[in-house]
Amino acid sequence: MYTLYYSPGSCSMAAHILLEECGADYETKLVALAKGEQRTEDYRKINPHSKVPALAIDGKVITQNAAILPFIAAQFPDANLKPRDPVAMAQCVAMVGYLASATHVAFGLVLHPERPAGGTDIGEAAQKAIGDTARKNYWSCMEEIDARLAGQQWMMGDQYTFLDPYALVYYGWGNRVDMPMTDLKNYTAFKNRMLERPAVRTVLEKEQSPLLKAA
Ligand SMILES: N[C@@H](CCC(=O)N[C@@H](CS)C(=O)NCC(=O)O)C(=O)O
Repeated sequence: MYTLYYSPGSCSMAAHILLEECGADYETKLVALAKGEQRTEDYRKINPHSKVPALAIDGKVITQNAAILPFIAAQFPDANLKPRDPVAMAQCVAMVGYLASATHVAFGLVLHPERPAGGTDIGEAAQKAIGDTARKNYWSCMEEIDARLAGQQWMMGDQYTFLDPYALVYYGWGNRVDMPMTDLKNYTAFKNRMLERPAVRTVLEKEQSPLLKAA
């Protein structure tokens, strides 16, 4: 039995979708980020980084999407969610790493341009400059994904992989900060294909995702 520590609509949604896609025997445990539950002593024993997702299996815990997503895919070979070719596999992991390190960080700064100052008042102009740059960086990654999806169904081409649910998370976040996501035709078509997958719908319904209502 897998236990996924998650928060609705956060980046843990990718692992949630993947567990559902694989037909895994799993349970979810809500970590209410808005209430600061990720910083409680109990949760820090599970994930000392105070973040979701965390995946527990046999008394051991895995953190970081870059580790969790390929791990789940490897546990369920019959689901065929990881590239067989070693180079494609490395490229798939690389894209998860890029999204986790660059895109996720940019999104954090769009939401909280004051955070890098660590409580020091840097003034409105500096905050605006940080927020605007982060928005530009986030959007350029959205455009990169859109270009990558031209003429292909999934992020890795014909094969649906562990990267796809993770790419969906970022589409949803673009909507969340009012970016013109529907201008990105390939990415939007991908989002719509994702929504046709029963496992994706199940998780989006459980997490009450606004993506279910998005155009
Ligand atoms: N690099 C980590 C990032 C995890 C992360 O930042 N998770 C966010 C939710 S999307 C979180 O738990 N935030 C809570 C906080 O920062 O207090 C991963 O990919 O797993």
